[in-house]
Amino acid sequence: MKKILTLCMVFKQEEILLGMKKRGFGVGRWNGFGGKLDGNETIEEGAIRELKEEAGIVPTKMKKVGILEFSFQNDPKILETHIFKVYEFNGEPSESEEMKPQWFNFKDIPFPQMWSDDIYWFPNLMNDTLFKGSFLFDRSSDSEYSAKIISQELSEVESL
Ligand code: 6U4
Repeated sequence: MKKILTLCMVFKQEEILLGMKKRGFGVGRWNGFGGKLDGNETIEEGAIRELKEEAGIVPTKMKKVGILEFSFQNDPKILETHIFKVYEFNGEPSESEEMKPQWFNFKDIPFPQMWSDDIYWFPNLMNDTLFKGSFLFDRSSDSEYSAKIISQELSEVESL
């Protein structure tokens, strides 16, 4: 059973915008902004809508940089997550019910408080190299527990 998710990573000069997830899946972790698709919107439309809802900004220049499949032991669902890099946007980030946004300098990215896969694909995100991969976790991350990676695959690709 595959579910499509979006994840937007927003950049400004030497900084990246992350949000502290306030509820639901991955609560208590810093992450990009995104979620499930609504109705019959396209993946990019879903990414734009979620970024507006969760961080209050509207992307004006963005590109899909990666597709990762996340799955969990003893769980048939696969989260096919489409990752977008946002280079330009309108508005100022603001807190929502779901996320508390904060800018982080590239030197201070809080990997121990993020999903445990992020550290593996962040170099690709930073360098604009397209990537595909899959990560199998023991269970979901939350504020107390950092999901353990049971197996992983990651490769650079020419196109997505
Ligand atoms: P709602 O619909 O509000 O209940 P929720 O179940 O909280 O949503 P949602 O929609 O916020 O989940 O989607 C989860 C977000 O977490 C998506 O942007 C994708 C992202 N995500 C999921 N697994 C991840 C992982 N292993 N690493 C990562 N981001 C992940 O960096």
